[in-house]
Amino acid sequence: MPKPTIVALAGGVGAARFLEGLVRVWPQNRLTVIGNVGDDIEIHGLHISPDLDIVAYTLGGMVDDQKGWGFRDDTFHTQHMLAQYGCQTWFNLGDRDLATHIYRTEQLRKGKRLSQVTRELTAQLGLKTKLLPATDNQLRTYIVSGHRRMHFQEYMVLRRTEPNVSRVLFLGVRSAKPAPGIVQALRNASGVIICPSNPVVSIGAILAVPRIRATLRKIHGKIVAISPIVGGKTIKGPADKLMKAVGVEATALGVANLYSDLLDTLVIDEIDRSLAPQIQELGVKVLVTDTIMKNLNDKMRLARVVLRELGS
Ligand code: FO1
Repeated sequence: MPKPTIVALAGGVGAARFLEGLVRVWPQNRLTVIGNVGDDIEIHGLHISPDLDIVAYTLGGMVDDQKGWGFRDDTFHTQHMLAQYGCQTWFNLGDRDLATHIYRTEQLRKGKRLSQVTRELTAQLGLKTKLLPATDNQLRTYIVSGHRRMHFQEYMVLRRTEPNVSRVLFLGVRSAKPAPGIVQALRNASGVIICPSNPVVSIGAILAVPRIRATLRKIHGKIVAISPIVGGKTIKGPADKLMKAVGVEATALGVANLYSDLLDTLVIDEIDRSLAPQIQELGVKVLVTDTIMKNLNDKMRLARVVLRELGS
């Protein structure tokens, strides 16, 4: 009998923090993480995959814990010099982080797929967990504000989520195919976890890949999500604003609505207990617990709750 494996769908910082706890209570080599690539962006001619890197650096134990992205104790000499040359430097790229982007870009230019390059990078960073980009095809999340549309990173980092959002677009998604190994990993998984990430842009961009959502609807393993919305607010990032923008209420019930065609169980915070009956009406089981992760113990405790729910 093959040993059970778990698949996690992950965005950036929120997901990585949860996964940090999960890999301490579940074997790293029996976990496959499907990462969001809608946030990928080209800067200074380099292909940046922020969410893949956030997960890789966190699981590798080298992430900057304060920011949740980039390498711990990184320096920014290149960035300062680029600013001196008059380049735009609103997206902060540390010196060591730049090595990741240079390597990725060089390998992609040689014709390798993003999934292959990610495998090489994660092996070098010492990860035992398999990290797969949702797709090897070009998929980019854009925000529509009035008559303008801008890359998600421009909206989030440069414009600090200030523009009013009327729509979220996943450019390229219609022809995007799941990266090799994804469909099989989902089919074979004993359970799937939807991490506490932005349900509109991060998980939204993964589920928007047509074959991924269709496969998830048919798998035999349980699907458990953790609500990233607690008491009507996001722990980090613009999930609440973006949910309202796409016409979904920014609550755990709104999260349940976005995933209701897939989900077996939604894990919600104690503070949202009163929403449980409405969520159950959608045919989704509710598990109420403390979901705020302040330290490693909280992350491990939440991971154990989710694993128990998956029957793993
Ligand atoms: N987030 C910021 O708020 N400001 C930055 O300058 C920034 C740079 C950055 C560089 C590399 C990387 O891997 C991530 C980076 N992030 C930055 C995080 C990123 O924009 C987002 O957190 C994710 O894309 C959302 O999941």
